[in-house]
Amino acid sequence: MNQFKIALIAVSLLIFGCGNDSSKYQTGNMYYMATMDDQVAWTESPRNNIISIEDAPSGKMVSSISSDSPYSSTFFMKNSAISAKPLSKVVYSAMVKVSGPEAEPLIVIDILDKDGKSLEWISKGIIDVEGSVNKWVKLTAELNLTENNRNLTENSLKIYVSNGKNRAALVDDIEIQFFN
Ligand SMILES: [Ca+2]
Repeated sequence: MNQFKIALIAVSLLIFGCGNDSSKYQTGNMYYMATMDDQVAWTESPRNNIISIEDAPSGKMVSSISSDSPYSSTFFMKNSAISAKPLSKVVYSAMVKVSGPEAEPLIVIDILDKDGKSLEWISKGIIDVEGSVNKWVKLTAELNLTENNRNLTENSLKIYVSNGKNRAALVDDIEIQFFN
């Protein structure tokens, strides 16, 4: 009987866990996520700056970016491909960890015109870099896309994390949610 109860609890936890996971991936709802693990699993030649570590926020793969290889995986889509309706806002975030205060991970959104020319480049870094050394922190930003013609259907958006410093920064779980 006890074993039966334990089995029931285990099954309930399993169902609960799966429910949580699937609700995180709002497919078809203008939601995108890069876990770095997917890129290793689905790409024959994953980016050379994707490495395996013990304490990754998801799975075991993260991006390690520094001056030699300063960009994380990059979201790049045309506005009209993201949604047929005008976009009003984007909320985007990434988990980042610096190995020293000299690192400077920036979460970046780049708005490009139909010819690929950059119209606006907006970045946000860690406020307290010294206090964040060797800790995973979430860099979150949002942008109103109704201003400055950002949401023209012919424009494209790039979202990524960069670090131009010699000191490495780790990046995982880039999440992007668009709103109409
Ligand atoms: Ca990961």
